[in-house]
Amino acid sequence: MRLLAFMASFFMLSSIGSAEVHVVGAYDMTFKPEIIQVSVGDTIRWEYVSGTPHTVSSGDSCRWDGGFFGVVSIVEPVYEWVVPEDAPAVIPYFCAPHCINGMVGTILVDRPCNEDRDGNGSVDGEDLLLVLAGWGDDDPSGDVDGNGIVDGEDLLLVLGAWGPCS
Ligand SMILES: [Cu+2]
Repeated sequence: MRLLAFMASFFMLSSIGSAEVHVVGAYDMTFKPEIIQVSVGDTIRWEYVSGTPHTVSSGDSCRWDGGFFGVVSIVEPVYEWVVPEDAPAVIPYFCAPHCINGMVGTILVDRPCNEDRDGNGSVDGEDLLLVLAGWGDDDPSGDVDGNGIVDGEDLLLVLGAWGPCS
């Protein structure tokens, strides 16, 4: 009986604790893969492969937004970051010295409340604005259903999920 209870709790724990590790290689002037799909609680592990030292800097348009920051080089080949609960749906990042050469990457975060694009805990006007700002474009911030275009379906998803994420 006690063994059964132990086994039951073991299986429950193992189904909850299914955090994954995603490896991204830092090559001369490229992150590979450039786009990764992750879940909250997953670890992203950047590994130095080649070239001069690289940074892993959170932010868009080669500008650090104050989020994660790490360096990978021959000396320190690994940087890891765990995706937090309040992560937005789309997290752009770049390598500071090589951003001008196009060394950028994108983290797409799968969350139960996927319509909450900015990750502030509720589906609201800001998320609606992200959809409207990306309208007709492939901007991942507004592409709620991830079909490659921001359109009426994304708008309906945001309106349909309006309110706090439970
Ligand atoms: Cu670099």
